[in-house]
Amino acid sequence: MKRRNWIKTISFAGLFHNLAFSKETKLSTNKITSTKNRTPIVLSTWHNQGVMANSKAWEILSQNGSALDAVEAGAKMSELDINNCCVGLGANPDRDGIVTLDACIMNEHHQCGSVLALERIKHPISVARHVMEKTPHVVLAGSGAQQFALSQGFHLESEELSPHAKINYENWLKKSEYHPQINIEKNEINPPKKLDGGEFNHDTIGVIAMDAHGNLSGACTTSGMAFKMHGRIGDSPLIGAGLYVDNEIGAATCSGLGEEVIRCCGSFLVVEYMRQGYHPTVACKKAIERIVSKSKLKPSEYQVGFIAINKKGEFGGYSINPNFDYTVTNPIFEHEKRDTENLHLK
Ligand code: SD4
Repeated sequence: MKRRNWIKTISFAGLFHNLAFSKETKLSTNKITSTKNRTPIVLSTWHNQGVMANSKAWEILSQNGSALDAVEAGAKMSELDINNCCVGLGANPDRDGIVTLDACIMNEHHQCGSVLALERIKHPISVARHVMEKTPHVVLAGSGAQQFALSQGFHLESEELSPHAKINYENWLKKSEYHPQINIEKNEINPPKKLDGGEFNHDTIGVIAMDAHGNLSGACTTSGMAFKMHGRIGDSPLIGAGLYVDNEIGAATCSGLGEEVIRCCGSFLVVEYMRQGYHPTVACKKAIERIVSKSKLKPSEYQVGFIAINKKGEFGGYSINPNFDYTVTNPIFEHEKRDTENLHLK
């Protein structure tokens, strides 16, 4: 269906809430039982890759497809992008030179699946979906996850690094310094933080969506922190940390320093704040404040950013430091770039 026709056929209820909510607005209730005729929406972390992910997801949502199919298809776009530093097989390796991928997915039935430290498989997000749909388990890790993927018809890809990852890794090896840092590349307070190859160290993609039936789903996929210890797992494939969906309430995902997110069950926390009636932006802000209050790190030296949507199609995001952006697509906003609000640290 052409975009313009689609716009005519959907309801606009709820869309304008985002344009006019006060910062600390606490809504009376987010619990909506009817799931008919909702306005679809999809959000992805970052704008550089979010446009591609949202375009793909929107093809599905605008044809009455499911949020689950949409988020998987969106996440796969980043996994396919061989130039992406931080998602898929083209990404930077760990400190042993091995690309290990993490992903998770969650649907409207509160089912979820994830893969940890998966090697040589092109689409970890789809393997995560297979874990959710084809096994009685939630998480498969390492060689077991790979074995399962192969049994499901996924192909074993080359272990060779992509050209840009090879350069980055060779540069990193010169000093081999272990100083994990993420997502503060455009921080105005500190000097820009880039990988030694000159590349920005971000791009974990989290995609959350609501379909026309009012069902919510989410997906998150990453190679994790560049040059991490072999076996290190961040927040991204952990349900409740990098992603959480409660079909009665909303969905949240994030990018940033995984260790800090895990400690606070970040995405779960955002959804719980929405359950209490907070607008998605406020819910994200409160989760960020919790992380900062518990962390021993200086907030200006690391980044975490959340994005969230609720059952009304309201959305928002919040990060510790500036320059965390995301992409929103609904019948009003066509792959629009949004900068999250942030703590405005001095
Ligand atoms: C991690 N959260 O592994 C991921 C990294 C990330 O943008 O978000 N990069 O900790």
